[in-house]
Amino acid sequence: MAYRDLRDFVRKLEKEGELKRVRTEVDPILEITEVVQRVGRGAMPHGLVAAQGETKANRLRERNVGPKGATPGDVGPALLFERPRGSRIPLLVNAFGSVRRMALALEVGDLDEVAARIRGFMDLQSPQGLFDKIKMLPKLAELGSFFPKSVKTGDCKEVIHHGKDVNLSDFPVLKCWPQDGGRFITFPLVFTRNPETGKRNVGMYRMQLYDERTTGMHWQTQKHGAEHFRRARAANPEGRIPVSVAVGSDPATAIAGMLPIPPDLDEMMFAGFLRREPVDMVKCETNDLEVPANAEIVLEGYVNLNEMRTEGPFGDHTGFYSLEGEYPVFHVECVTQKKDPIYLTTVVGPPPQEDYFLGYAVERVFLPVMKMQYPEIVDVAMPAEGIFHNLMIVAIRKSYPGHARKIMNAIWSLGQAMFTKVIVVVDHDVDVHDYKQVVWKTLCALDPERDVQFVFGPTDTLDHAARIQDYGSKMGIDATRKWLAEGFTRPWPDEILMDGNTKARIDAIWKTLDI
Ligand SMILES: Cc1cc2nc3c(=O)[nH]c(=O)nc-3n(C[C@H](O)[C@H](O)[C@H](O)COP(=O)(O)O)c2cc1C
Ligand SMILES: [Mn+2]
Repeated sequence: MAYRDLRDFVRKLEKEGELKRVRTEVDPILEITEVVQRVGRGAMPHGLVAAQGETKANRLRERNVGPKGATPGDVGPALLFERPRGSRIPLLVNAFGSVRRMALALEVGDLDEVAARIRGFMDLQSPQGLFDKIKMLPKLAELGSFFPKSVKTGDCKEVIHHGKDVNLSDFPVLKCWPQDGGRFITFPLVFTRNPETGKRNVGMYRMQLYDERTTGMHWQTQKHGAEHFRRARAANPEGRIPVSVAVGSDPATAIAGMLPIPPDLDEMMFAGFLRREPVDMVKCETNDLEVPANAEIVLEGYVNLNEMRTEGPFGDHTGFYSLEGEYPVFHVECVTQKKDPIYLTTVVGPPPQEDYFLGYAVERVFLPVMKMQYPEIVDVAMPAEGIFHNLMIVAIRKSYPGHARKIMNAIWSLGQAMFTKVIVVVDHDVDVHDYKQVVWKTLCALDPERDVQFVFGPTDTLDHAARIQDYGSKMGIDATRKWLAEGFTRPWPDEILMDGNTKARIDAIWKTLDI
């Protein structure tokens, strides 16, 4: 059965030994971030590791090695701060900060199970006979269960504040890093409608608190929320659009906001697919948007199409501050919430942080989708230090000249993979999750002038090195074996591997060598 709501997931995390309660008062201004950094190995101060002694440090390091070798295993436990200073509402962070917790969130033993389910639906073929039709019925029934369901009311309506009673400082909103421009809601689900098609979009876009009733709306240029804003503004520059925000829900729904799915595909339907139960949606009090009925906190309001305000800086997942920029402003007219809500948040910063595991799940879950479109793709990896957009390693089964270049272009045209700054294409026999192997084989396969390609196009708004915000260059490295058909006339050497007979002989005498 799907998680009812966020606290249902908290219970599960606690039962599985994945959650620690913090009962001491800790300040959401900077202090919570520092605690989060200390529980995550990535940012564990050297002094602390040393103080714990070599054994503990080694154990930590071991625990942090995930199933795919180079993948970090976790960034410490989930933390429930029961007494964030200045608020009566407990704060949950790091809830998704490990491969295991991502699997718990999606109720699978292994993330590849989600990928397999997607593959199952993509393999659906026209039935050949009656038997095939009957076999398809459960799948079709399952498909039907993905669609969000409108319900009359929900727990998110237990307490309602209108107008002047709205006070966002009731919530333990984090100021994460010293140079941050203020406090930021970091794990929101932002609901809008495409003004032309009426279709819903849900995105996770951070929101800087300006005062009790207004926040920033960090819609990066290429994101769907930003597109809704632009289209509405083109139609009526003086108008406004309704916006509602849900903070905290069952885990699959909470995650759905960051999924890179095509425009006009409903993230709430995808959430239904992930949790194998429809998401119950309720109408907002003051606008006609719908939000998940199990939300902990809902902010209802609007964005003026002629109003922009300075947002940032914000210590970002690049490990650097994203600079100030001009973004729309969200006016909150109404807050609805549970009687005793849990405030869900996350801290981003130098990698790896919690968001690494959200991205890792995306990498695993969407691999079959990539493979369906490009069957030559064997595997992909996005190392934590590459912050997703900076580096993608792709292994392909190369079968024609220029194949590696074709895959680069495919990736640069594939949704948010357009942002990928560096693509390294390797042959199918390279393990993309073994970064040492990738570095070794890539460098050996390279004639840099011949094999490196630059292109121009959209870049991630957070890329502070791009010459212009949102626009710059990207690089593809063809690290596949070069073929005669590609103009390479020299022989390509074999990789050094010992032969089986010799290995067997040494196996046989190994003990007697006494080494
Ligand atoms: C913790 C977290 C914070 C994020 N903050 C932002 C943000 O402030 N602005 C933004 O445009 N994208 C942000 N993203 C990425 C978007 O959520 C992601 O690109 C998503 O697919 C956008 O939805 P859309 O495709 O419907 O626009 C964030 C992702 C995570 C995991
Ligand atoms: Mn979207």
